[in-house]
Amino acid sequence: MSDTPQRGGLVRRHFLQAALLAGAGLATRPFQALAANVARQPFGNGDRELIAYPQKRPLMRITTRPPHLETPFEVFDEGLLTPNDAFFVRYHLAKLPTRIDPATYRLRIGGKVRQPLDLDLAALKALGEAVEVVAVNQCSGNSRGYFEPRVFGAQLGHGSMGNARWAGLPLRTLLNHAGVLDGARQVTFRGLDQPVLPATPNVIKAIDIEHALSPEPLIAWSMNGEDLPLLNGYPIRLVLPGYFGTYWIKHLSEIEVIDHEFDGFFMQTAYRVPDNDCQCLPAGNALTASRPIGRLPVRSFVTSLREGQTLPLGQEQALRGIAFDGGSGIHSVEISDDGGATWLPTRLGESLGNYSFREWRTEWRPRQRGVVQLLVRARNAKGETQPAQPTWNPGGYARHSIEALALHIL
Ligand SMILES: Nc1nc2c(c(=O)[nH]1)N[C@H]1C(S)=C(S)[C@@H](COP(=O)(O)O)O[C@H]1N2
Ligand SMILES: [Mo]
Repeated sequence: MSDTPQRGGLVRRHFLQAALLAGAGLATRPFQALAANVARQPFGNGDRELIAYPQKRPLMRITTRPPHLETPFEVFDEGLLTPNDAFFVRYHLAKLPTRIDPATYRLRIGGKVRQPLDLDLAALKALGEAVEVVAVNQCSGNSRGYFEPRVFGAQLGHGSMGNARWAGLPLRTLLNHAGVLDGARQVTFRGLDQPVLPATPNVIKAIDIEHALSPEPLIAWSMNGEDLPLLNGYPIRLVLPGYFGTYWIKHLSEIEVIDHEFDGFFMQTAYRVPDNDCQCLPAGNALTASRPIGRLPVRSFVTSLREGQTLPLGQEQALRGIAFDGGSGIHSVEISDDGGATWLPTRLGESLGNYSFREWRTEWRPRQRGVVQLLVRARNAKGETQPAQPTWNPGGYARHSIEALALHIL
């Protein structure tokens, strides 16, 4: 899309418009043809139409305006990197760009800097050496549909996450070019998408200046070796390895260095978790002491089996899955088929870096007929592991308890 704006761009734009119009109730033929079938999540109201958007294979539709698409979980068994056309999509605001011209695209940086900059893409890329990182982008509300009691918000399964190889410029290279002034406290990030109504706050996120100047954050223009898909932030997005996706601002257009704590809605009101270790509260409680959501807690999943799958008693199964955390790296993954009384070790696959999905494998022989709950839990390099019982908070954020897969053993 970057180098051939007329060719690919137009076609994709028409598909996107068709999809958006269809969502507004003006169903068109192309849209009808795109609707393939329905995937079912294992919780109430869990039927999701599989819809193909531009540059995407059929994904589970959560909402249409703005587009919010979830990755079918089988994709995580295809490989450690989530293909671009299967990567989930999340937006808050319905006025999002359907066409972006890379020739006129600008990134501005201002505020408490010596030299405000207004860069085109070529100038941005020329500022310094590009770097690569494999990192998980996970929505704060990933798995929210499993919360009991239910909470407001998109009822997501486990597919609002993905792992990709991101390439771009370290944020600190840009900040150093602009020259951060004394007294800088935070850096804010904003993209091209806009609210439909004036009263709706813009999506602006902030991180502390120390974090912004650390080696971690990237301004990425490449995802798995290709341009970012339009719906994943083309042409540039913030990549914050180890942090929840809410900070990974797409179509990044404005960066501001500020001398105070940012007071915008998406930091002070939305995306806050209980200010305690488990990021949890007794079910039904309102948020009191809170903090902005931050790093990814440890999680693990079985990817090679489906919920409700039937398996024969006594026959060895090759099991496979993934684990990840907020950047310290996975130390071990274990499984249990007796409710957590005993745990069996698994073998970890090659490391693609501490921010990536890590593969695990093992062999397992079902040893009891009936419904068996297969549990999986990971431990990270800091010794942190997953809570045995699901935790709860009013936003439905940061689920990371041990997941159980119900299997029918015959
Ligand atoms: N410009 C912009 N960037 C955004 C958002 C948004 O609404 N607008 N949503 C954020 C949220 S909440 C998530 S989870 C990630 C999702 O990234 P993806 O759509 O590439 O999967 O984008 C983040 N970046
Ligand atoms: Mo999100």
